[in-house]
Amino acid sequence: MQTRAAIAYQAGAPLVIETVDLQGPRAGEVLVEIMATGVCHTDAFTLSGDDPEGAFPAILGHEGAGIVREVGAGVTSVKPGDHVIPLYTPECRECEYCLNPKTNLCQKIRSTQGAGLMPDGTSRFSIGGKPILHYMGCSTFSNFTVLPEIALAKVREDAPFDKICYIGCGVTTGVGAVAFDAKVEPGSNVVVFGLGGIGLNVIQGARMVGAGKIIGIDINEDRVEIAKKFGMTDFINPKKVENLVEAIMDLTNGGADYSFECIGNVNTMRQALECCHKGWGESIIIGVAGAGQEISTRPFQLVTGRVWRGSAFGGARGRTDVPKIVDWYMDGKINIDDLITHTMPLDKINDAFDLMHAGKSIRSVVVY
Ligand code: NAD
Ligand code: AHE
Ligand code: ZN
Ligand code: ZN
Repeated sequence: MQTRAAIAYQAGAPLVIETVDLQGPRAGEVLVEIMATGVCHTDAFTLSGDDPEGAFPAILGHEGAGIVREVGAGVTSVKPGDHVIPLYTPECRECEYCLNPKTNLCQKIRSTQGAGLMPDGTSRFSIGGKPILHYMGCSTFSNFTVLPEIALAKVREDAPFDKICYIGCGVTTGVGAVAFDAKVEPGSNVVVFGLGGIGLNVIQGARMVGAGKIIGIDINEDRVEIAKKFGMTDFINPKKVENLVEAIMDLTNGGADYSFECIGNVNTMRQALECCHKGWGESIIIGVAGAGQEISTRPFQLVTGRVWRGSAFGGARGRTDVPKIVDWYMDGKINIDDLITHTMPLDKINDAFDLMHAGKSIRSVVVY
């Protein structure tokens, strides 16, 4: 079949909207009509050329929601008409990672997915016979896409696609990092570096679990109002204090119980660790840093009890946890609507990247 898609031909260039050839689903695969997709900072990161795994030409996008249209041989967990959210972190339920309760990082298809290919090592997308790569196993910047069955969470049918697409990455990443990975206890002081599409979800996750102080850090003061609405109790603009780490220590009576880095900057990652409380403070890296970047700190920071760790997709096991997060949204436990500041058709998808870079949007959603 043919479908409309936004193609990333090369790093640093705008996406090009074109008609693409799409082969049908093979064994274990599913054809999905994407109804809506968010644009995450990670899409911009890969498009910029900073992603060591970035390869072109590719169809980016990993934050979608849609409807199953066709299933390949052997597919049993979804059927045509089912509403689904694509999972860049799949859940096969049988690999050694899925069987280990300490991780959500299913590795069943990780190597081909990282190379922009389906599990059999080929692409379903092409133009004029030349293959176009998949991205993060999802390619939601295409109206129709093919995914492995294990990379689809089946969700309830009364949930609106243009909101729950955000659960495909940003919402789950932020709320899940608090609830599933850090397991923040009620009353804990939490510091959130970066109040964008991820950080604001960390803030609402912290409020949901009953955190004490929730301190937001951002250089963009336009984020203050929305962050307060989502549960931020205190705000610091790093440009307005002499020493950010000391300012956080003062506000938290000695340091954060938990800090979350939601920027992707190795300098703020260091600050996020060093603002943690001696003896027990944990810093969780969510932000993705560019090729060649490295983090550093004095090992004494760790010797004296601070913990440095990371979180991918909020520690969520997608097929199991994503339907629950859709319920949280439908039950009013989490707010998604107010974070979606812009919607646009696929033809205008480059505007979503411009709005993000200008700090004007929290989340843009493309509606097909
Ligand atoms: P975003 O652009 O919406 O938000 C980033 C925020 O950081 C903005 O508000 C910006 O003003 C702020 N910021 C930038 N530089 C700053 C600085 N020096 N000090 C303080 N604030 C600063 O991005 P997003 O969509 O929220 O994504 C955030 C990061 O999380 C990105 O690196 C993205 O790739 C990553 N991410 C990781 C995962 C994961 O599973 N680990 C999932 C999604 C996104
Ligand atoms: N490809 C990059 C790393 C990118 C990355 O860290 N991706 C996150 C999800 S970001 C979603 O917006 C992730 O889940 N990582 C785990 C994984 O297996 O990719 C690089 O540095 O090579
Ligand atoms: Zn993302
Ligand atoms: Zn697995």
